[in-house]
Amino acid sequence: MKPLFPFFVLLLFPSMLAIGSPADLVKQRGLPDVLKLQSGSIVTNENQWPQRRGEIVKIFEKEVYGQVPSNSRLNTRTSVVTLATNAMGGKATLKRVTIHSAAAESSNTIQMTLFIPNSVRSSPCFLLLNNRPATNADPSRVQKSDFWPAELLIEHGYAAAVMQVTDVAADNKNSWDGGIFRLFADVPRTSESWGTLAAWAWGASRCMDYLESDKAIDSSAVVVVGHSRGGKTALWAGAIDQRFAGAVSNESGSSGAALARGKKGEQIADITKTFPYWFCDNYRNYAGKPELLPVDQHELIALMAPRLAYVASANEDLWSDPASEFLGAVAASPVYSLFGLRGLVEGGMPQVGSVFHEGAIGYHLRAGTHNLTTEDWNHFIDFFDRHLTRKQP
Ligand code: GTR
Repeated sequence: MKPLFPFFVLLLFPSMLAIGSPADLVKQRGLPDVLKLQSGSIVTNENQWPQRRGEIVKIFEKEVYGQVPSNSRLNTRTSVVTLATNAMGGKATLKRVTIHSAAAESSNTIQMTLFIPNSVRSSPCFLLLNNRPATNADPSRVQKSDFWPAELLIEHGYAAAVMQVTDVAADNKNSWDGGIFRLFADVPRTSESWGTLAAWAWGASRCMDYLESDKAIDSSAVVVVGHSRGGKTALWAGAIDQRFAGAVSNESGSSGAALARGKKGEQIADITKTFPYWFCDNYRNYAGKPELLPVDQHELIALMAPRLAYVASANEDLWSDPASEFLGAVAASPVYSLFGLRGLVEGGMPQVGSVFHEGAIGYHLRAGTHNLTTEDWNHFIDFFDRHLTRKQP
């Protein structure tokens, strides 16, 4: 009887037949090799990685997110006002940072709200790219939201910064007519011109410019965070701006953490139809043909190496496809090995409630729908408490 046992188990639970190891499932997706240089040779150590890194960034710029113009019109200047030194019952200092476009023809400004814990000399910081209504990031704290639990971050010794993405560029098809794009109204757009995700990521870097200059912030410990379209942006911001010590993608799905090849739910064809302005025009060439894209999204996550990356999923968020987000993190991990680090240390395909925090890429699968919640933030705090190198408080 004994040898037949596994057979009966499979009869009772046929779904087990479909479950392979994460490594097998990654193999089945037929992904581009993150370590393979365009010359065909394979990167085997950290000194060779910058060359491959540069190639991957160029492909994402050309084919997916578009190229930020290298143009003095993008120069900025920043002003800061301390609104309160006793915010949150004396626990935090509240600053309003305004980033002005230096171009005379523009009155565009980006406002960053920043709470800094009063009990910490040089605080690590989470910078949220807020793609939801500004009421989720109320500086007066009259309205509180799970989306940005600023009090929780302060309790844990983190500064809480937030940028409203629509301050940089509108989140609609008229994006080019306003915000930062307005400065280039006279420059014809090409198939590689930047989309709004790249513009928002550019805005995140301008916030980082300020955070680097504020002595109350530990600028070597700033983590950029985003949910969904904000999560796609956080990964791209972290990829191109290596001053960020970490990037968090919460349920970023298509064109974020989720692999395009073999993905369920939203496809490149869907996203480029509904949100064409998020990307450069070239990205539409891959609608229905993800296998032709010369990169896949694991290579976006890999651009964080050796810095920290976090991918979060929710089990009912099938449009994002949790399995493809998780496998994106798995497939990014070999790059961390070049640095003698472990990327995602997983325990097999995640179940609801799985939390993988051991390696330099963190992951969790929360129960529930598409959202950024206090439960997600608590996981981010646990992970960064464990891995972020902080100056002494
Ligand atoms: C959806 C879009 C997703 C995701 C989401 C969001 O409609 O298809 O890619 O970005 O919006 O930002 O909440």
